[in-house]
Amino acid sequence: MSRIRRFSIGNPINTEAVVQNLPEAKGEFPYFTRIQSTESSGINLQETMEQKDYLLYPLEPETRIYGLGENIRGINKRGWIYESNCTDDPNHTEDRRSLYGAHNFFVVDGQETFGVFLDYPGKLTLDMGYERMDELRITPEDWNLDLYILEGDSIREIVKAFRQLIGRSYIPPRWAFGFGQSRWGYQSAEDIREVVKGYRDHGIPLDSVYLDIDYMEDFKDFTVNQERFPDFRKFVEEMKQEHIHLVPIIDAGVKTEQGYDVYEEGLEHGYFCKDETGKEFTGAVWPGKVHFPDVLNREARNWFGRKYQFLLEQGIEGFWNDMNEPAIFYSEKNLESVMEKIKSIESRNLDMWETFALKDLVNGLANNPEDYKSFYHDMDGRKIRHDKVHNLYGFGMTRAAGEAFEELEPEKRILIFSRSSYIGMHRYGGIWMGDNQSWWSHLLMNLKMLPSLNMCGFLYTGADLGGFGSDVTEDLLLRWLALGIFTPLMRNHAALGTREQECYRFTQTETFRNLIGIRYGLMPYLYSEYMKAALGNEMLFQPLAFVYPEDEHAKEVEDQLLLGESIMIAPVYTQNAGGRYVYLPEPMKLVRLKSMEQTETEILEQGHYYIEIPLDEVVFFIRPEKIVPYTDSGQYMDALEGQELKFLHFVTERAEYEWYQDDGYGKDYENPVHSKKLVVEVSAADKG
Ligand code: MIG
Repeated sequence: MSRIRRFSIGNPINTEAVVQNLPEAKGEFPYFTRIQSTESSGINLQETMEQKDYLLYPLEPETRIYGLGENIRGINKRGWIYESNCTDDPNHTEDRRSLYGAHNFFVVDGQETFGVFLDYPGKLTLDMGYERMDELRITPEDWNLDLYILEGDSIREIVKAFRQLIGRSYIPPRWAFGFGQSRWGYQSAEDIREVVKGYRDHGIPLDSVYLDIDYMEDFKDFTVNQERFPDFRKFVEEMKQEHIHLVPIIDAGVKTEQGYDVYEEGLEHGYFCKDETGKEFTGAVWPGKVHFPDVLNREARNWFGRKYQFLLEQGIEGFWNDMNEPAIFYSEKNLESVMEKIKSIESRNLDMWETFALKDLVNGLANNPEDYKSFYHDMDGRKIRHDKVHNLYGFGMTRAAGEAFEELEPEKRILIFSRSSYIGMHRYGGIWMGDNQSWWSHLLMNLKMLPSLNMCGFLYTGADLGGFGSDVTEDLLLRWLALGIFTPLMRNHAALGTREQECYRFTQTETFRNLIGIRYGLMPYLYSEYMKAALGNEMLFQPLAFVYPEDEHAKEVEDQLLLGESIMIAPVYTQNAGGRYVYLPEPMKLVRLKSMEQTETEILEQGHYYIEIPLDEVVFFIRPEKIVPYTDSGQYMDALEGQELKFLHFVTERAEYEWYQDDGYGKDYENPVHSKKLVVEVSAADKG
């Protein structure tokens, strides 16, 4: 049994994160105490006394905290301070407090176990034992929020109740489970053809190629550069013949340029965010000066969403939404004032402090908090300052697309995923984990983020495999792909200027072929588990702690995950390692794959093991009485069609598996024809 109570504090903004309208709970909220504190703020000399109330929950030494979606650090989030404040920050190091998303849901698991969701779209500080190791403190910028308290018999049940509260997760078309190649810097149709050829020539499976900002004309949304993509529609078709989907990027900022239809229309109808005087707010991103569509306004959102039609009409079936925190390189107003200040010191002999101040001044141009306080949204006729709803922008942009797709392509699933997000956006699209680096630590971070994101409804997700920034090495890419074959979004993406990272550029092409081939072979299981998780409000990736709550060892495991009902994964994430330690909370069957056609298995008892995992092998574990349906591999998703279904399993007598299968495009998800019961029976002779 589970129950959810909503406590309304002040005058909350309706974020539309939830889909259930719960009546306001009566009385005081449980677990937390509101502490009134007067603190001195800042470390500067002009300290101001500030009233900063917070919600306090005392932490026992054994209490664990799970959740918070896209964030740095552990699966157990305890021992750090996080801020929900969507930020374009490519340094995902341990000392950060925010990434691109704001996912204010977590579960406290100690002597009491309960879930907490803070539906609050402004900046929120979540101190999980930082200020004091024995205190959890929640501090919003102002006291207008909905506090949800969730209770249930297990963590899993609490999460499920939460997922029901926020509504069904986004379901992409099935081709979007295929492998995708991306790179910032593919300039032309020729560049894309070369990538596809590279993959096909080496027999490495591939389903999509991503178009980064270079496909546009001067970085203008919903345009295609004519010189570099002479006949785009034809090119999209040509790629389809090769079973390749092109996935263009869309940025949040709309270039201000006379004659550019998106700009002109937005201006004419007043669809852009405005400053306090009512004039369009001007920031700068890739195209130079831009306006930001007011995606929190229904009409403007509708308008912006319909712009995607320009690309849908040319055969495009998938998109990624970028820079929607929104990232601002500088604002027109702030740049002016910074320039003034620089001019005023132009011929001065700067001392050290002045030099630092100058640097700060210039660095402070990007994503400046003051800029976020200087423009407004029109939400149902209410004028709301951006910083109060900052964390909703990426949600609004992706919702714009998602709502438009429902109208423009009612029968067909369209791929969409976003960089910035808020809970609620998970109904409209997926997310990728943003600008990571080609670091081994980021491979592990990729793994840790998966269950936290699943808790918050984000199922269609993945990291830039191989790492976005910095130069990758062949072994890092191989190891990262060995995790990536299990994540719904499986995309290799790299930044401009970094080492070329397409799989065929390295020496062990056969290993890449086999490894990615395993992804395709396991598709019957992976797709099925995704669909069941989405339709049943379950997590796809679970920490061991959720599945074996009585097992003290399992609770500590931060580098293995359960994937769906049948398997546990434990990828290698250290360089030069020939294997790794793995903990088995129960007997499991080890499956070792060199390719889908070369498998070895071994039954292991519960316990700790050192498992050898060479660079050219994938290892996973099947739970007792569980089944993994698979097929032979293929070069692309369409090639899997009609292949014979086979089984990997750890069945001693008889077990069943619910296999979900559909055409990968339609939306009649709930239709029972998609579910088949598979049975594996082992005869006494087989057991031999
Ligand atoms: O400021 O479009 O996260 O995936 O390649 C960089 C260029 C803008 C950030 C995205 C990244 C993308 C890049 N974009």
